[in-house]
Amino acid sequence: MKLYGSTTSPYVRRIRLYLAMLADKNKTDSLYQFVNMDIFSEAGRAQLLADNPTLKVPYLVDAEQNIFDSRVIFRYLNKKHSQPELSWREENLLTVIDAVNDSLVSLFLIKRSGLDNTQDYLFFNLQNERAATIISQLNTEVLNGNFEVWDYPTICLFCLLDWASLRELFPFDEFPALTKLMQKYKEQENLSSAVKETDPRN
Ligand SMILES: N[C@@H](CCC(=O)N[C@@H](CS)C(=O)NCC(=O)O)C(=O)O
Repeated sequence: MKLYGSTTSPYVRRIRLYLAMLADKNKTDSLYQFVNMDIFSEAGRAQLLADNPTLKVPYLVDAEQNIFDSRVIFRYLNKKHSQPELSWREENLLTVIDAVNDSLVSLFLIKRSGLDNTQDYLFFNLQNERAATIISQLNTEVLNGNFEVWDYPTICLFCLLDWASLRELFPFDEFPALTKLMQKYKEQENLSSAVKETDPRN
């Protein structure tokens, strides 16, 4: 099984951490081969164009099967490894995490395009409003004792937070519960090798 992606993408990292969790459960070292791509390089674009019309990472190739999108990859892996389905509450949490992640990716790409994403434009305002609303809601969820277990929604939140703090996309100082949660999982011994191996700063 080959996972195509970049080392910086939070969507790719969530699948790598989930695969590490599944490998642990299966008492094996690794379940996949990671194909590290630079999606903005000429070679990366050519590879994306050949494999995946969404032109996004991650995608997974398992024998003849090509699967696009982290959410669908997660479902595919879950089925393959006979894991329980997510509850509707967990599905909603994922939708919320994906919504803020997508908005922050857009804001990041706008910044990389040399534009000031804090300017008063409808598209920028909508992304900033969604990011602020959801981050605050997630902070409340954490204060209420959610995300205490290292499962797929927690992995997705962790990857979002670590990436957004690396890219300085949000004033996390204002949300200490989120920063504390991220730190807790970085320091958790049983996770440390997978968390370090997939650190977007590598
Ligand atoms: N819904 C997709 C989102 C994936 C995504 O946005 N990936 C980003 C990297 S973090 C990407 O490939 N962006 C390229 C682009 O937007 O052109 C998923 O869950 O896999």
